[in-house]
Amino acid sequence: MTKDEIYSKMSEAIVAGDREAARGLAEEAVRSGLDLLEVVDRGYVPGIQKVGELWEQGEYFLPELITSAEAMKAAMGVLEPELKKRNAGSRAGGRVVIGTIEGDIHDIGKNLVASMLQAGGFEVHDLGADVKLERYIETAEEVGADMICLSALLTTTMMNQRRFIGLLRERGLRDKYKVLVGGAPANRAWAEEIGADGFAENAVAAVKLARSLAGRP
Ligand code: B12
Repeated sequence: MTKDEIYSKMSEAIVAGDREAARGLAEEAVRSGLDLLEVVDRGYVPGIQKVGELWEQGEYFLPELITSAEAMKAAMGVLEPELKKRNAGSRAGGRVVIGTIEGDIHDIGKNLVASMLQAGGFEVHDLGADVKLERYIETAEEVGADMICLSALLTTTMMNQRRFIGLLRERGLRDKYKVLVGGAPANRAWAEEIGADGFAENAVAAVKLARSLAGRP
């Protein structure tokens, strides 16, 4: 099988919500030494993006979404520890606190960004989903973070990204952390409007942005 064939099988496994196939292909990718960042980016992400489109076209409903999300988790469950291993001890990028913002349970994109940042040499503290605004700050203070990443997938919850930056200001902590925002409804103009340090539209761009904010090539 060529790489492109493997990648399209990965994408198909996500679209079909086939957990076993998604996991099996990820294990195969690890065994055969493929570039795992490329595997995520060109294999699995296009699959979950396709699922998003099918949902928007009214062809997929909640059960399909959930099985696809689970297939994605199964694949990432294999890939994440490997990505981590390859960067063990590397903290050259700095410390990042990441989470999906209060009121929002979408975590697939956030998980991808977290994995990619980790693979890109950042020490990542992932708080999960539906993270209270206070909690980001508490953790960032505790671990000595350099950057805080806020994911929001709902037009309602993206308002919490704005509230979060307000809260940092109130505490006199705004300049202590770089704040990155992302998620489907966010864009560059939104990031500027709320006074965030940056926006990226996908996990690969998020790593590039985080590296440049951290002053790395
Ligand atoms: C999967 C999904 C679900 C799953 C989530 C499973 C999970 N564990 O995450 C389930 C079924 C649970 C779900 C629930 C709901 N969902 Co939903 N869901 C989706 C769907 C189809 C795909 C989202 C996804 O995973 N995309 C794939 C990932 C890879 O992309 P991503 O999240 O955008 O992330 C990428 C980038 O945005 C970026 N990124 C993400 N975060 C960050 C952070 C930073 C800092 C940076 C730099 C970058 C970055 O990088 C990521 C990787 O490339 C979207 C449709 C869509 N097209 O987005 C709707 C969608 C987001 N959901 C929607 C809705 C309405 C809901 C519900 C409210 C439905 C309901 N009535 O119950 C609930 C939410 C409940 C809640 N309180 O959160 C709406 C939101 C509408 C709106 N404008 O607000 C959407 C847009 C669907 C629609 N068109 O109606 N959903």
